This record gives sequence, structure tokens and C-alpha cells, in this order.
Amino acid sequence: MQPARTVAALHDLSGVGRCALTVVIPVISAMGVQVIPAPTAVLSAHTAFPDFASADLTDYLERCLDKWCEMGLAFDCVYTGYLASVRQEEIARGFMARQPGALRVVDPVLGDDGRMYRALPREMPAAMRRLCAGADIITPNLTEAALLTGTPLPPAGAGALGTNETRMRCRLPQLRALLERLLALGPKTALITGVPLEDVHVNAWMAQDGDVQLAEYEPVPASYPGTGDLFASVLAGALTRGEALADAVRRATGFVRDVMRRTLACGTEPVYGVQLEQALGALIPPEAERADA
Ligand code: PXL
Repeated sequence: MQPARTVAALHDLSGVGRCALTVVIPVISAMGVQVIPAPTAVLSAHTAFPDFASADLTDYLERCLDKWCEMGLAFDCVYTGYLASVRQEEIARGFMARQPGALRVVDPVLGDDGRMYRALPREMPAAMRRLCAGADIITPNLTEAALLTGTPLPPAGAGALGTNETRMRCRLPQLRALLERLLALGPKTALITGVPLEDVHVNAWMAQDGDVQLAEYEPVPASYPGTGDLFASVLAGALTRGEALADAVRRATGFVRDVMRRTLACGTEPVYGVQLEQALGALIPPEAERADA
């Protein structure tokens, strides 16, 4: 019996709406990996709701990460998501430098549907670029990939909440060029989620000196906030367990699709997020693997 591997999770804690830590913690825990959370902000509900209470935790984040280093903790993975300020990016980058043995998963949470999240400062894409530079893998959606690379944003309304009306279609050379621009920022692997590629839908990734790899999926005719967090959490959990990248991407792709399908069948309002709770069981490793993991 081995102790659980550990993930330091730098994400916000939004009460209503199933995103960030309320997704990260159950998903990665179900996969048999311990999550040690450092909340970047607390919100009554995520920022797609018309109104919410929030508190920025930048000072706390710095003190928390310093304490963990003073305690001598060495994490197997550092996984970052929604960072609320430019200073939080500097703090996260400094923490990664002090965790040289950790896998670095950076989900550059900046926006969706052709728009930046409205609570984020304008300087956040430039800051996030610096964090991406030192990552083992980054997992932007198309909007975030555009913001990170200075590519014109996909038209707003493509994939709007609850419609998934993806008017924009990518071609393979365009997708390859976008992945190359992301890799030029410095991460070892760049992965873009939710790409309408010609007549299919894919999650696409490329490693430095590699070629484009695709995980195709049957799209669900709906769009929910938090699915990027869900995808990146399954990916981070699987990679921390030592799974190969292609297997981890396929697992994350399949799980997100399954959860979206279940949610659509429930008919709940999209802004409340996906029906994750009843699907978590599928992530629990079989008994035999749990014993030797
Ligand atoms: O799911 C990404 C996300 C994370 N954190 C907060 C958000 C969102 C998306 O809206 O508002 C606070």
C-alpha cells in the first residue's frame, strides 16, 4: 500500500455553479489522489451569474504557499486554474519554482465563448503567458488560446451558454498554427479543448517537437460552465497517477462528454453547471489498482 500522491490545487472556491475547487476536489479525490487546496478567491457563485459576493485571497495565497514550503512539502503535481490577480500569477510561478519535482499543470482560466471573464483584470492574459512558459502542460479552450497568443478572438456567441452554437470551425493547418504559437510560449505540451475541427469535435494537443494529436468526441448540444475545470481535473488526476498523456486525454474527454450528456438529460439550467455528483463513481480506480497505486 502506497500513500496517495498529492496535488496542490490553486483555484477559486465558488459556492454555486460547480467549477474550480468544487469540481477539482471531488474529481481528483475520486481518482485516489489527495488534493491540497489553496483558494485564490472565494465567491458565492461563479462569475457567469449576474451577481455574486466575492473576496480576493491574494495575500492569503502567498502566506499559504510559503507555509507549505516551510513545512517541507513536496507535491507530485501543482495544478493552477482561476487566478484572480496579476500578483497571484507571480505567487504561483514562485511556488512552482520551489516545487521542482512536481508535474506542472496550468489551466489558463481567462474566458470562454469569445470573451474574457468579467471579474479578471485586463492584464491577466499577459500574466498567464508567463505562467504557461514553465508548465508541463497547458489546457486552454479556444478563447483562452486566442487571448494567450494574441490571435483574434473567436466570435462571441459561438458556444454561448446553453446553446453550443459553434459557428466557428477550425481547419487543421489553423489548429496546428495555434498549437505552435502556444508552444512558443514555452510549455512542454499545449492542449486546446473544445475545438470544432472541420466536421468533427476534438480536444487537440501537441508536444514540443511533436505533431498534432486529436481526441475526437461526439458533441453534446449544450454548453455548461466548469467543463474546462472538469476536463483539466481528470487530466491532472490521471497524469499524477502516472497515466500516459494520450490515455489521460481520452479518459478526460470521455468523462466530460458523459457528464454533459447526463446533465442535458436532467434539463437543469446550464449556469448551475454539470450534474457531476452521480458520475464521480466512474473515476474510482478498480480495487486491484488502488492497492498498488
Ligand atoms: O470554470 C471557470 C471559472 C472558474 N472560476 C470562476 C469562474 C469561472 C467561469 O465562469 O467564474 C470564478
